[in-house]
Amino acid sequence: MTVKEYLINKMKEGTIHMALLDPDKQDGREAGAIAKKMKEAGSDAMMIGGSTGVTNENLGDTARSIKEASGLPTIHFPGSPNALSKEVDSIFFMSMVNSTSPFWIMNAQAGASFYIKKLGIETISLGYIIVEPGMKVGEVGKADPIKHDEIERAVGYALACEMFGMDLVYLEAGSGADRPVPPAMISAVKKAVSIPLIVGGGIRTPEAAEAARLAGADAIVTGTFVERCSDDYMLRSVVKASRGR
Ligand code: 1GP
Repeated sequence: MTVKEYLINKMKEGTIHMALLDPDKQDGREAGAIAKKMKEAGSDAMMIGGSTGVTNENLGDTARSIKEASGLPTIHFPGSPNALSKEVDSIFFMSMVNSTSPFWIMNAQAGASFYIKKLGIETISLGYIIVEPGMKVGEVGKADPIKHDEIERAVGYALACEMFGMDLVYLEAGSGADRPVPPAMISAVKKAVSIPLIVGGGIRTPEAAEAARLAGADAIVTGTFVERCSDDYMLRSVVKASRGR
């Protein structure tokens, strides 16, 4: 089974939780320990990525340790085309659709495509939509972030992703955002598109996770919270609120 099939099957059962680890923030051994904890807490997959400092080496080490320690599928969530590893099970082949720079919309992908093909990494296409505040990824990707009241604009981008034939669409408030994507925007996008909807950025409480799930998110991503939280009960609470089961 491909990672894409695994994710789609899981999302048919209900909202899934994906934990995001930045390979620049801890070594492989520590990443493995976190992944094991997340598996026990109920997470469905591990995403690996960051906006800066990701190398072929730290990406590969992180993926290998996560797989050994947890058995969870790994997905490279690339912050740039500069690092790739065949240790990762799959890659979100993503376009930042509301970037103002062609590099982040299609040129970075065109440059990386040969290497991804050569390494034989499974690609899962993803339309990446930056919502305010957008944080580091919005800045690096030169996004024109969607404001919280620009719901129609968010729907337009998401529908365009579906019409382009992308597998998934991701509403991203940015890692460490003080405000996650608003539930009204999630539910409007969910109503408009039939491809699965991922939501992330600034989700660090069970209440925020539950609000995203109830609004219609098919997958909820937490990164900063997973890296910083040492309270296993809280970790389980956020995963459970994300999945609703
Ligand atoms: C960032 O959506 C992810 O790309 C996760 O954000 O670090 O705020 O959880 P956080």
